Amino acid sequence: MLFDAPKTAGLLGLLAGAAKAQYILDSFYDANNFFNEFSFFTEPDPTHGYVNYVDGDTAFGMGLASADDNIIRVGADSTESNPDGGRKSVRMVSNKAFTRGLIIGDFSHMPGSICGAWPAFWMTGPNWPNQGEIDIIEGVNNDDATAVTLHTGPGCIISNEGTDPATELKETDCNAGNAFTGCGQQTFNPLNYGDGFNNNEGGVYATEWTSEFIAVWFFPRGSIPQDIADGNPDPSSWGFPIAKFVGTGCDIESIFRDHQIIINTTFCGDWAGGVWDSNEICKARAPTCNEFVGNNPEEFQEAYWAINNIAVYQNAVAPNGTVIARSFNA
Ligand SMILES: *[C@@H]1O[C@H](CO)[C@@H](O)[C@H](O)[C@H]1NC(C)=O
Ligand SMILES: CC(=O)N[C@H]1CO[C@H](CO)[C@@H](O)[C@@H]1O
Repeated sequence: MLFDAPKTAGLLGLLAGAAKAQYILDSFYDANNFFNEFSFFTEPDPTHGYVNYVDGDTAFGMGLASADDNIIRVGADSTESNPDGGRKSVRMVSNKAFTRGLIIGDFSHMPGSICGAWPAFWMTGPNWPNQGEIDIIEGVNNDDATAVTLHTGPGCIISNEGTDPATELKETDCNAGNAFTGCGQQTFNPLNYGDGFNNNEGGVYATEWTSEFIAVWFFPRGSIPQDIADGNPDPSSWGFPIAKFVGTGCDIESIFRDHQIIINTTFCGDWAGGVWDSNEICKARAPTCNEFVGNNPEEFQEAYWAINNIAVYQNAVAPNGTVIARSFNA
């Protein structure tokens, strides 16, 4: 017998109604397995940053990566002045790729609101931008709140219906700027990014990706829903996401595929460097972004991620009706 009675009842009810997703754990990453399940990306930064992404041996040797005290730490060097080829940093990429799901990351620290820094927690498909990119936590320089952005090939226009009204929609065309700009939503909660996030011991980012929409919630430490803590997440109970992208003019199901999860911290480059001249606070510190990052290693002591865990859940029923899980906590 495949199912016990209550679970079978739950599944049948779900198949009949199919209104709300029933999430079951697919993958779980913490300090015990993270460095086996994520790889070090060591190629030149595709965004032209003043960064040198190092390999695992270098990162562990220099203390830029560690898994002590049940916390995954990855970050940038804060000792070398004017390093050749850029400040050493770490970019981690999940070995596994995901299509749809509920991705929940619990972070106690992220790179602070530091001039020159450009941290990101994001997901992307194999053939950029055609299989899409989902930027969940991202900002530059002294930003104090995250921008949530999708990037795709042509023909993906989203609506922000269902987004927290406090968030500002910047663009609906996810191919804007030949996909480099994308469709973004700027949030304004200083607890969700940089220094404000760190001063509150971080929190949880949850991204729900279905055939119809992609939505991101943020919960500061102290306000994390019990169902997340219990490993039985129910997004329908969470209220407004900080950003929701509804595929009214975008076939999310056929575009967004096979995303790897990526955590990176770069410096300057296309975005952080590109806006340097228009940022009065950072511009006052050095004439160029690269000079600031090169000359001031000690400014980057807070340029690291501390991750408690990342969990990926999948809906027990795929869009085509296939039950991908045999049992779940109904
Ligand atoms: C249905 O969807 C699941 C999950 O995406 C997939 O693994 C399976 O192959 C699909 N089945 C059919 C018949 O398309
Ligand atoms: C922080 C960082 O490095 N962000 C970038 C990582 O690389 C991807 C793809 O090249 C960019 O889209 C991120 O913005």
